[in-house]
Amino acid sequence: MMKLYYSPGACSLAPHIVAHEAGLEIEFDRVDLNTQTTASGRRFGKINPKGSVPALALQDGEVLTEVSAILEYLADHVPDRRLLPKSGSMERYRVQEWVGFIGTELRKGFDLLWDGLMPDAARRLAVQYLQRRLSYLDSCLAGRSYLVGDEFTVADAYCFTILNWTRFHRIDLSEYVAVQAFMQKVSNRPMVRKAMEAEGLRHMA
Ligand SMILES: N[C@@H](CCC(=O)N[C@@H](CS)C(=O)NCC(=O)O)C(=O)O
Repeated sequence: MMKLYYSPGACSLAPHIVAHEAGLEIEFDRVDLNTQTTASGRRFGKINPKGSVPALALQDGEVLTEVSAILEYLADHVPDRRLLPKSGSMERYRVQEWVGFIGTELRKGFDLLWDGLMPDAARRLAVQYLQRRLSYLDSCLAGRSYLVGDEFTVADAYCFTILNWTRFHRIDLSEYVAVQAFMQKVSNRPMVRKAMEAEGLRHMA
């Protein structure tokens, strides 16, 4: 059985959601990122030398890392769930376009905020940077259910996961009406609730 190494609320929540949405039977192992040990008692550095979650251990012993690769791998495992559009279709490239934006623009924009030593002025700048991305996202989501077409894809799972961090950093989303509606819609999906509950984030769903 595949095993997903995760840390509650981290970017590993995206593949956790996708695994449930795909109906895949996989194991989960919680990683303590501070001590770099897993709940099963292993040194995480031996599994992923980068020391970051997510990591997906495959049945043949290979370990796949990087959110974008893991999302694609899981979705392609169960194509009839349509968590990724068909290979070669324009929609597929659109999903990849979003995964790239979320991973490099949105997700990276939070990096400095996690550092408790950040001076207030630097924090404000980092939030301003994120607000530009949020405005763009809001304009794209206006009048639509999901990022690409009418169906939930891996990009939505990733976007939801990263936007959920705004709660930890008390970033106000009230002016981003479409973003808020998107968050509400995604958090109401039963498989999203299941993943959040499993990570102890149920109160946030
Ligand atoms: N490039 C990696 C980054 C993964 C990443 O930064 N994960 C964070 C949690 S969201 C982490 O494990 N940080 C702890 C560390 O890197 O030591 C990916 O996209 O999967």
